[in-house]
Amino acid sequence: MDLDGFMSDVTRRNPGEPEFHQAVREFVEKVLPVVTADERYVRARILERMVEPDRVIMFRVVWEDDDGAIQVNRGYRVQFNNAIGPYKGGLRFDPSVNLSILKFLGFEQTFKNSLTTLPMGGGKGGADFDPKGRSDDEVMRFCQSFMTGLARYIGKDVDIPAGDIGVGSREVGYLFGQYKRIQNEWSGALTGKGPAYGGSPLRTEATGYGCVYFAREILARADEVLEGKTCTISGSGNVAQYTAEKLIEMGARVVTLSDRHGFVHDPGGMTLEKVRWVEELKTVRHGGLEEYAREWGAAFHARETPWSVPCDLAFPCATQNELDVDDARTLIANGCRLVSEGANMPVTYEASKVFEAARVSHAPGKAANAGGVAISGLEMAQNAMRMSWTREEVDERLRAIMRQIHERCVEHGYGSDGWVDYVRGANVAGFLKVADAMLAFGVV
Ligand code: NDP
Ligand code: 2IT
Repeated sequence: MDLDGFMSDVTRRNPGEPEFHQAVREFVEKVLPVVTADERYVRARILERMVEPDRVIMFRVVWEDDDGAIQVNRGYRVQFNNAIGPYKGGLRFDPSVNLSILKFLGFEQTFKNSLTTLPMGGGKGGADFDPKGRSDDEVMRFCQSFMTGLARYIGKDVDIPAGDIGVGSREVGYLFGQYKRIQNEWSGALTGKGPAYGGSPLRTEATGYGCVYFAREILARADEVLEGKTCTISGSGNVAQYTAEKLIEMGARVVTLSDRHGFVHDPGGMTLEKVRWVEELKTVRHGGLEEYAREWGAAFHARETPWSVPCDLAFPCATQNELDVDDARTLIANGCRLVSEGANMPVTYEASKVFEAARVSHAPGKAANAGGVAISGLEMAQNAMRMSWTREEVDERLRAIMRQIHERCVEHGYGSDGWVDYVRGANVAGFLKVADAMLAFGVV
């Protein structure tokens, strides 16, 4: 079995799904030596089985907008793999959502969840709905119709969705309310819930905080610290906000944030006050970052990404394929030594090779952003126990989980030249647990 042969089968069987092909290629390339070295994996055709989702659910979502016009969207849930626990993963509401994107995300989620050390399988869902410019009432009606279609397929021991792009606490509230109404049962079938109704402390912050904790672990191996480091961040949503907050708390200098319209460059460094202002801008007023430039006297660069700004550490926290080969070369030329992915697959396949060749520490999303789903796992545990832990307890567990993920990545990614291939480490460590569970089940 060779990579190109394997990939030509995957491409043939999944036509027109470039993001899914990309995620599979990156994974298979790194785990193939482990698979071919173990006859049990080869005989069981474990890789061929892993790239095939357990099932894909697609459904019509019809709702009425504020003008009384009927709107039609498409809803999805990809239940990718439940070998080690119930399907778990976010919901994305964005006009770009399609099957390729959700299959790539569900595939990644399977190995990310395996890395968290918690018993969770992988899934992902969403809709091609654009919440931008929609009233609260419209978002509520959309969420209710979406959940009416989805409710029969999920449940606390079956499949537990959460947020992702375009799905934050407002949407989870509407989704959970409708789920509860349909099932006539309070159960933790969604995570990312509000504090009043079963949400875990720190779930909102967990992805961004975890991404910074992971970067700290990488630096610690080289006896370095975050304090004083200049950091670029893309995105200005949930993950970007809390990545920025934790970096600032730890004494780093955050100089950029971005959105769909461009990026803001604040060379003096952002403050916690400015980041909280961004949170209000994005979650309450749904405004654009050019307002930041006016409010705080910084520069706004329309239609550009932040990777031209010199930095020590880069945190891509917006979306897939937002950092390409030219960006990677520019970052390296400007002295960047570490990339920690808050987003899922933000670095193109080719850009990833550029980082590898230059021996940049490149923490892939399935390791670096696993803190979010890890705290979702702790939310499920708290719901099942009918109790809740304190913020401090959850933070302590989050730090410990990110430390363990880092250790597993080093264990499987350490090379003879002393450089850690975090992409290999994360993929191999994530793979092993899922593969061994699948072997144990026989031919299913
Ligand atoms: P949000 O919707 O809160 O924020 C997304 C941010 O990315 C926004 O600033 C948005 O810009 C920007 N963005 C989205 N699409 C594009 C695009 N095509 N081009 C440029 N900018 C874009 O989402 P999250 O912060 O939750 O998610 C960000 C990333 O992190 C995603 O890749 C997600 O899969 C990943 N992730 C999220 C987790 C979570 O717990 N939420 C957990 C692990 C990973 P604008 O403000 O203009 O809309
Ligand atoms: O990509 C991700 O890990 C998420 N969007 C979070 C998933 C979750 O179930 O908390």
